[in-house]
Amino acid sequence: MAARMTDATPCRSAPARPAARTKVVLYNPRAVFFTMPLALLAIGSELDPELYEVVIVDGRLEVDPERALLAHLPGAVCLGVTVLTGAPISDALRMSRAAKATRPDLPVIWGGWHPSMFARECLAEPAVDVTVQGQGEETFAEIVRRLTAGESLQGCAGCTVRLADGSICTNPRRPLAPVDSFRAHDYGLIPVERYFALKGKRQLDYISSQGCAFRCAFCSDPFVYGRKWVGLEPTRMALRLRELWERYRFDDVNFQDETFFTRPRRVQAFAEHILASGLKMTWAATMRADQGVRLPEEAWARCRQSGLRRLLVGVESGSDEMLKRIRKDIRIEQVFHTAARMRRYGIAGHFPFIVGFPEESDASVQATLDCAKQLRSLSPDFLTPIYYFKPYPGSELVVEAVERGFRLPDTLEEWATFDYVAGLPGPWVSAEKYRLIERFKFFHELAWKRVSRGMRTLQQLARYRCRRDRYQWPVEMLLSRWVVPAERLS
Ligand code: B12
Ligand code: SF4
Repeated sequence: MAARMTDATPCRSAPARPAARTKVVLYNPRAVFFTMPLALLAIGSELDPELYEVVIVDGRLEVDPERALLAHLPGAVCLGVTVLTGAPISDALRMSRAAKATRPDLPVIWGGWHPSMFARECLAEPAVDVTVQGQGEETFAEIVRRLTAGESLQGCAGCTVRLADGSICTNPRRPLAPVDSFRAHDYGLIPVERYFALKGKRQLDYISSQGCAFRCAFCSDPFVYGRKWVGLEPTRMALRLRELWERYRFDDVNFQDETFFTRPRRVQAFAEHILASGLKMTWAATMRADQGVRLPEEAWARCRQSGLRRLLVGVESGSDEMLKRIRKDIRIEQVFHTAARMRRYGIAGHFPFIVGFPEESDASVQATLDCAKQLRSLSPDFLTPIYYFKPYPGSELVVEAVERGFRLPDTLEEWATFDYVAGLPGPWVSAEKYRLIERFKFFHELAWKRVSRGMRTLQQLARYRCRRDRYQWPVEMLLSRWVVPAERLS
């Protein structure tokens, strides 16, 4: 469905435009969450609205995504698809193939995290003609301009192209541009109200920066963004949010930045602008534990006053030794320091952990479970999800694992089944350890969450189990999983 046509309040309430704008179609593959398609919003908004008509089709909003997509292809100059590693690849493939079958002449361009890491490999798929690496705004604008003018993409920085003779041309990389130089994201390109309805809350997704300056060895960001970070200037950010609020009256903003708190002064200035503008909203963002320690008290206070309600602080491991090995560049004491400040200011927390790193010792896994226990018991508003390490392509740990014989998928179909969140852990977690961790996760969650009166006895039992690390005969868990099957996350 064309977002622009279905949205009740289109952003670009258009003055008269030239009749024949060039149509550009963008597709967001199916996924389980209803985060707004910010990547497509970013590249679509950068195209001059006087020259281009941008149509975003989101597979998550459509009963029949293929039909919705194909209906928009006549007259389009290209199809752009955003592709994350894992399950979204299979939908991206299906749609790209369907598009090619209908319009064999239509250039299909893949961008986003997977094609950024596998620029050439993705082009082994005949339905994909171009892959874009890293930041996409300028590269896509140039691709679209060249395609409209009938020019070749040879020499177009930031992308890899299959040429007419079948050879692959790798163009030079494009340097990261400041996000302040781009046009404001045009939320009129997507049906914002539908996302609110699907999320069940008036929550706006927003991105205020790109990239990350850190070097965690399990993350693909250092590979994709080259350890660089660019962020919106705070006055502009607050102003844009104010304008969006006037239009959409959201209650909450979910910042999707990798590291929102990279520049403390930017964050404090943003919070002050929000306070000065009188905008009543709450917001959530990501923070590193070391950033929380460095953030001045005044900035914490302003953030809270301006509506900061929740922080996501990646802890990853409860063992300082493992934190060193994965180059997280934080220490456990910093996690607790930041958690204490969050508690003081009444800010909720998500503290995700990862277990099952290659050759991780039992002691290291136990340190993680202990750390999760300690954090979780500090506040019912602190969640400590535990994920299994999956080798993110592009990360340093994967290079090491591959050197030691770990086999990464070869084909896009295989990558599509490479499910990071759900599913079984990697080969580094024994069946016995897996059983223990799964039981721990269940009882640990039950022990500290807010429960109804009827659940209190079970909760006491769960606390007893966690305190003593006794997870044998998990009857409560089996019964509960039987009643409510585990959620699938991708
Ligand atoms: C929102 C989000 C999601 C949403 C996706 C929403 C959607 N569109 O469908 C949901 C919740 C579904 C999701 C799922 C997952 N995600 Co996620 N997610 C994000 C997050 C927080 C924001 C993405 C975003 O909108 N960024 C803002 C835009 C502007 O930036 P961008 O995506 O980089 O896009 C730019 C370029 O990549 C490029 N580009 C992107 N698409 C396209 C398309 C074209 C045609 C072109 C030309 C260019 C282009 O141009 C854009 C502008 O510069 C990112 C972290 C981040 N800050 O990026 C992680 C991130 C992308 N997710 C990640 C992961 C690991 C996951 C999950 C495994 C679960 C998890 N633990 O989060 C799953 C994997 C997918 C699956 N198997 O289902 C990883 C990378 C995974 C990967 N290798 O693909 C990231 C980077 C987080 C991290 N550092 O680990 N995720
Ligand atoms: S895990 Fe977070 S802090 Fe570390 S490199 Fe990735 S985005 Fe940056």
